[in-house]
Amino acid sequence: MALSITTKSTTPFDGQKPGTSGLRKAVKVFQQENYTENFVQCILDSAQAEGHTLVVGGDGRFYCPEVVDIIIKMAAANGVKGLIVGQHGIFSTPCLSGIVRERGVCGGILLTASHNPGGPDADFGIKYNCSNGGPAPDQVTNAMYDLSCKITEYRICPDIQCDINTTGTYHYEIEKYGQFTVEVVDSVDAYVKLMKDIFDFPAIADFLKDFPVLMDGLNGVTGPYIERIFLSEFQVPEDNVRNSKPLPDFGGLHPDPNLTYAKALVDTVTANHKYKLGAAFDGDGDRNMILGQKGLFVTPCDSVAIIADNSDCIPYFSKHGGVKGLARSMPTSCAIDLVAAARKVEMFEVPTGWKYFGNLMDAGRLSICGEESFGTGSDHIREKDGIWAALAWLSILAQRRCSVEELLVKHWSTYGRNFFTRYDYENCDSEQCNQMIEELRGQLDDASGSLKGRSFENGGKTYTVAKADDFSYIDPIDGSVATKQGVRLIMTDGSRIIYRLSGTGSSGATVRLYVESYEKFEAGSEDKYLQDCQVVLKPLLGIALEVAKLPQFTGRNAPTVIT
Ligand code: VG1
Ligand code: CO
Repeated sequence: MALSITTKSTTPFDGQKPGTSGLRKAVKVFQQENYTENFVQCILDSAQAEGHTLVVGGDGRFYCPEVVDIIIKMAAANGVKGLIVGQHGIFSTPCLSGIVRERGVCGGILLTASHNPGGPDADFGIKYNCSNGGPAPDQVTNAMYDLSCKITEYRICPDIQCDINTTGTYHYEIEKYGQFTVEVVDSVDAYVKLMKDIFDFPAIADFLKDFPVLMDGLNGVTGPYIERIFLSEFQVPEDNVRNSKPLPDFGGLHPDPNLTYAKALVDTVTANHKYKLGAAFDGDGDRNMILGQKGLFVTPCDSVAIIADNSDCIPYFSKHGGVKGLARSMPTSCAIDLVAAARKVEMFEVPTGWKYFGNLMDAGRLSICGEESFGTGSDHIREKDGIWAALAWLSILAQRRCSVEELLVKHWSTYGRNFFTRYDYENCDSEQCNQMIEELRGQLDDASGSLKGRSFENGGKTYTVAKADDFSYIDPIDGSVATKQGVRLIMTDGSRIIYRLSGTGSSGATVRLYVESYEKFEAGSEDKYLQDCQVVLKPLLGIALEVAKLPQFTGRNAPTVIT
């Protein structure tokens, strides 16, 4: 007998507006009656999913299984033809992007709040990816939001039971629509196959025999992926992988791979000189942090530049006719721009958020890109990819036969170094932060109180503002425009100060301050490249705090996180 569809009436919730990367809120918010259902209905409607197939899965955080169940029931009731669901409801973000592309389906629904903590008192998130495997662009998320403001009912098939813990294909007969299929698949198989197509696995396995690494899953979704790739495929010793069991609350860890939240990894690699490379990944597997021996930190800005410069070590790029173009998000340092210029390929600067890279990749103009926020990736999928980045580094080191430090110093000796740091002030008062940004906007090039031409002195260094603007972007492919993407002060020597408010937080406001300065040292002074960023950037940071009156507006004397 066909399963019946129920139409339930509902009323809109405030603020179902996807941010930089999906809708992120406290679990308790998603648990409110109808809250999740409302948003899922808006996704299904704006994605025009009727008659199509969707991929569904998440990072395994608390509340994922319940939401997978809701999506199965609502997809059936909205005429979706079929779902591909990760076993246990799990897919890493890069894996889901890859499966959407491989299977040629209409899109995917990702359940993750990325690196935000998980558990009943922490965060949850829902994100929609389109048929290219990439995060929905602004037009689509705006449409979802508009629908969420006027929703009056949603449709659900309450009687569907599906065992998402067991792989297999489940068939249902749904009133009005007929056949509905749920295919539960192993969430690791497809990803490992993809990585094998991109990298030379035997060469990496061989290299790892005397190059011990430490891969840290931070109890997020990457655990089963790094176990399969490193333990089964590369056959490295067990102690080369850790925190590889995905836990609903990430074991209480903050699964954000940076120097603050992945400090335990930094400490281990610093103390134990055996490890020649350390890597950590975030909750949903799209971010990565790379460390060299003794805990040497590779900034994500340098990481993507180095991968781009050594892309000949990655078989995927030669198979696809070489690297076409490079890109970075606006606040990311300009290190990769120098590589693009040297290699004579196109270079793009886009707003913060991976969704802005997708069109360029689809048009065949972009191969490798990155964000300072520990995101690195290529056009093999349409999300950033943490494990891909670690494998890219290992491929390069395997071919160049050198250490992480040697590779870094060689790169800086060729190109110079873009010293870069980011200060985050989390959970500040929203009104105060908005006012701070508004005051900065009042000092841009076209404003009367313009900062242009003004000089600032701090710690014996003087910087003069050459340009002050609020970054806006016109997509070269579809002409769509994104405005107000961050206030930039560009100095006469190319140094930059950038202020932005985060679009991924679940409460309050997070101020992000990005500071960058370029240095090129004489041959023989290469040691200077290894100076501490914080020391080199101190004067510019001082100016950045002063110009924005940041301590006054935030009430903070120190940032929550420094990267
Ligand atoms: C942050 C980062 C941004 C990244 C986004 C999603 O956004 O700055 O570069 O794309 O997180 O990453 P915001 O708006 O908070 O600065 V993830 O790993 O959370 O999907
Ligand atoms: Co993430």
